Amino acid sequence: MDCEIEKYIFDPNSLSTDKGDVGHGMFTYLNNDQDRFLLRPLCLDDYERGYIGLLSQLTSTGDVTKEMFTDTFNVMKNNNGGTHYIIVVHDTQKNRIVATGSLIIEKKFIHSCGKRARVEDIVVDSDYRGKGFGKIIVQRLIALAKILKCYKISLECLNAKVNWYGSMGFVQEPGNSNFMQIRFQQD
Ligand code: 16G
Repeated sequence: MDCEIEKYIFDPNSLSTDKGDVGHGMFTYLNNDQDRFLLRPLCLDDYERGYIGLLSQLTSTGDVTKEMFTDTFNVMKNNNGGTHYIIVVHDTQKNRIVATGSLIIEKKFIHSCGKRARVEDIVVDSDYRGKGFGKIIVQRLIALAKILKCYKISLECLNAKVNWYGSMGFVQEPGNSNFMQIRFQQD
């Protein structure tokens, strides 16, 4: 572990199952390079490791100060019942965050007061693409949604990414694949 446990956005130990499956591989070195790329939960110190810059490769982030990051991190972390499972790939050699993905859990009244999972903010640094990090992250998030007993997992993505997500089991349900939005003007 490269942060103190309380600095992680979720406690991997909270994911232990009766089979002793601690965190379902939430702390693992990826095979590409021995002991270099560590997959783990987001931690507070990742601000200094370029986490926001990484997200800016996906969309607009605005200017996020350390204070804004910390406040938002704490809101996400302290949400009742665990709603934000954000994981990262840490290049421990360069001390940079090079890939990330989020699993957002939405509590419902439907499906016997079930939970829906959403895959969000998947991004791999442009210098680290082609190593399979994106797929590893999405697959870990799918596994996590199963552990958390969600009734489904969904995402929205660019047309160009449909086949890529399809290769991991996501399907466009016939007659039920519309994603709609209204974009609000920001002050
Ligand atoms: C993509 C992302 C979504 C992200 C959005 C940002 C995935 C699977 N989808 O749709 O999570 O929030 O891009 O774009 O990573 P926006 O700034 O236009 O909302």
